Amino acid sequence: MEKKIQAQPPTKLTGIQLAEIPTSAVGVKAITSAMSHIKKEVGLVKGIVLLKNLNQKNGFDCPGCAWPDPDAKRAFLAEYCENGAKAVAEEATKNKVSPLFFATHSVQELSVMSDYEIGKSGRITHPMYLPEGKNHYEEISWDAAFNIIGKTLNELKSPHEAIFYTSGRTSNEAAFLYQLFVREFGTNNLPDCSNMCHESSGVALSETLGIGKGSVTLDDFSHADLVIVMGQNPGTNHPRMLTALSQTKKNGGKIISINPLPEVGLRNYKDPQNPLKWMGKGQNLTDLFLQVKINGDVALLKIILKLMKSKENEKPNSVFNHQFIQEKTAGFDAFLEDLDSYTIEELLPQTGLSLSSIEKATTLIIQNERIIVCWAMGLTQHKNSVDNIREIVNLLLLKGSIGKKGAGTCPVRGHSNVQGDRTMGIWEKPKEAFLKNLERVFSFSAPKKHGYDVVSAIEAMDQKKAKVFIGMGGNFISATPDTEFTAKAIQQCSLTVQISTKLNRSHLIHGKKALILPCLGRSEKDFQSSGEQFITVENSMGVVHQSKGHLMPHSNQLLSEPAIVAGLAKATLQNTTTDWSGMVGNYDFIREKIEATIPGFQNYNQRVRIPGGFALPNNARENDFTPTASRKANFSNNKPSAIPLKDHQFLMMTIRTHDQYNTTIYGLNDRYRGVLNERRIIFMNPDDMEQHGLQKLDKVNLTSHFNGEERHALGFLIVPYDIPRQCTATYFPETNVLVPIKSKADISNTPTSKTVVISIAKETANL
Ligand SMILES: Nc1nc2c(c(=O)[nH]1)N[C@H]1C(S)=C(S)[C@@H](COP(=O)(O)OP(=O)(O)OC[C@H]3O[C@@H](n4cnc5c(=O)[nH]c(N)nc54)[C@H](O)[C@@H]3O)O[C@H]1N2
Ligand SMILES: Nc1nc2c(c(=O)[nH]1)N[C@H]1C(S)=C(S)[C@@H](COP(=O)(O)OP(=O)(O)OC[C@H]3O[C@@H](n4cnc5c(=O)[nH]c(N)nc54)[C@H](O)[C@@H]3O)O[C@H]1N2
Ligand SMILES: [Mo]
Repeated sequence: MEKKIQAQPPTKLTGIQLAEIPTSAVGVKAITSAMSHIKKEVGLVKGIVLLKNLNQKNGFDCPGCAWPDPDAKRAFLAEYCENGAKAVAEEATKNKVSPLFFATHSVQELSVMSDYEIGKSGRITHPMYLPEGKNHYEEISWDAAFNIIGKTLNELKSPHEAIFYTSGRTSNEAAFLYQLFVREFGTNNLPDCSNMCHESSGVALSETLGIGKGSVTLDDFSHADLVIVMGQNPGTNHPRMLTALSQTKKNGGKIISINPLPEVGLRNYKDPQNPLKWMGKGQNLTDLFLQVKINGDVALLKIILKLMKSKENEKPNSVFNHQFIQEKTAGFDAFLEDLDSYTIEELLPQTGLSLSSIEKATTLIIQNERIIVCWAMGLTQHKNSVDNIREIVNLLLLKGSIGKKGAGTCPVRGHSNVQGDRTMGIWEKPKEAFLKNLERVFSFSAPKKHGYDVVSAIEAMDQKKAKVFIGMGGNFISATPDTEFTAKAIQQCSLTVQISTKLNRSHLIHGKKALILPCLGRSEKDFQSSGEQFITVENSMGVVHQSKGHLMPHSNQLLSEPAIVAGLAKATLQNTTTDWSGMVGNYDFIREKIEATIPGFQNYNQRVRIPGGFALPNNARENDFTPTASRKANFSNNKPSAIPLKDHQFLMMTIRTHDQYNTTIYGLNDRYRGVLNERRIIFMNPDDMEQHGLQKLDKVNLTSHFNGEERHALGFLIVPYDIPRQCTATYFPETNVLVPIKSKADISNTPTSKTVVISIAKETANL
């Protein structure tokens, strides 16, 4: 009998050890951890050369997070962090997944391995094909692979039956060509990882401030009086941000952290660039920690706004910046009126906080003028995520704390070029002006109908409205919600194609036919007909700069992402007049077309050759809000979403360990939270454990509850933790199976990966 291919990570436990939670982040342990990953994956000598080039002006952009590089001085051997070094080690690994590897391992066999083991298998060396009904991938030539894709795409009844996903590492050049190919083919089905990530930020900021990106620059952190970090764990996910926060503190600024977990990186930090300080006590970062309940942020912000309003009423002009409000904003009166419809008494229980701690935060906000608010997934992956971010904007607008030095919005992006990909047109809902420009430059008729985002793409595959899936990077099956539902949907496709660097579960959960197209990574040299190329990326603060690999490619069979897109286009588009080969031969020609199509890229080729690159225009930074519908910055009325929990139910957030990059598992430790060698754990409040008769390291099964449906994830160990009552945390992708496909944020459609209603049962109990 044929064995089942596994879509979920296996339930096998790996041998947990609980350790003490460190009192500070970074420091010497971070360096030793980074070096041990480098040594194991790459080898020490080659590894050091690699790190030397990471994030240097003539080097390559870290494939880790999107945090910007400092403008001026770049420390030798130090403009990377522990997790950046791990990201590089993962890409530059010595291990190879060759045709022989696939010949000796069937797809089913690989699927029962853990994601950690799958990833550690290494870099894919050759294009591979899984014909219908076969169990082993086979080597295929690039031409044959492109022809299968072209033929299958052209046999579809409509171009809208194909889905073209993008993850956020893809360069500007590759992303621009990819969306052009997809639109010439005839669809806007361009879902991307943003749909699961900062979509809620983009929606909220576009509507209120007229730009879907943040407004601050790195330098603003040196001028801020107050930085509020909400729903973000920078110690793990954006470690170089700690340097910026420490700069705020050095200049006398204050920091408020708002998080259900007391994340170590937000508490205390030892400068990785200053070995003399590794042994000392480190620097305290957070001045005030608000341990909010999961999804209690709108309620918390509303209480702050109400307290600000009553102070302003008591003493006019002491809180609000009336001149700014009058000149620059719309909707102020309606906002104040709406605020009155909530009482502090009803809001407070949703936060889990004492009123006095919220008053302390309010005092800091009232007393300071230049305020930056930073946030990440803790705010964007809830049902009312768009409300979360609009409420932040309300706060900043009341203070006039935007469009000036040391103040503004800072959504901290995830993937290193996720922001650039959107700028390049990777979006299922393109603006009319963008399509018009594309049509003008490339002389074709672009599709106008909006395409599928991630969730609707899965639903379309489920309903057989979509039959071909192509992924430009990423790991769709493990990153998306509702694993079993999504797997079934993908397996119905006639063809799935993954353009990848490393082996992952999305190669194993496939359509009737499947292809793997292996590509160059950031750290590798990219040779085309005109010579060696560089690519360009945009960081979280809108700075576009170049990135050039330093290693020889892993295999001589790899193509660059732009070359793969050109191959797809030439095999698919019968009437294209675009010079695909010419553009791939010299990426300057791609950049010329980007310049002709997208505003803000004047003299792209010249300006991006200046070390450090250039900043794209940002209206909010310039205090210009005319791109919004009202031509002003908009106040908005938002709702807290108190999710009713039954006595035995909990809210679960799915978070990252210190040893993973999304679905790429670097190792099995979560050092900053004291959990070693195990990923199948659930963090719980000790009082909740006592109430429900649960003990440390009890093995439990989790069931999620949504609209009368249940989903199950088996075999997790309980770890008592400092977390609010009725809140729990697990790691993704292990618990994605519990996130219902229909549970998503209003407006932005982002899966609610941070609010899942679950119940917990000891393993012996019946499900
Ligand atoms: N090393 C490393 N770096 C990464 C990544 C990685 O996986 N590894 N991923 C990259 C990507 S794509 C992204 S998007 C970012 C993700 O960066 P983060 O958003 O920092 O990542 P998460 O682990 O999802 O952490 C969410 C944080 O929000 C808190 N939180 C959860 N729910 C709530 C809530 O309701 N309210 C509040 N106030 N807080 C809440 C959690 O306790 C946690 O501290 O990092 C990027 N950088
Ligand atoms: N439950 C839950 N689910 C989540 C989240 C959560 O917090 N909780 N977070 C969400 C977020 S914020 C995001 S951004 C998504 C991430 O979703 P994705 O971006 O789809 O996932 P990644 O794990 O980052 O993708 C890793 C794979 O990308 C490929 N890759 C790496 N580098 C390159 C490259 O340079 N080129 C190409 N072509 N391929 C490359 C490798 O093969 C690797 O296996 O996951 C989302 N899913
Ligand atoms: Mo992300």
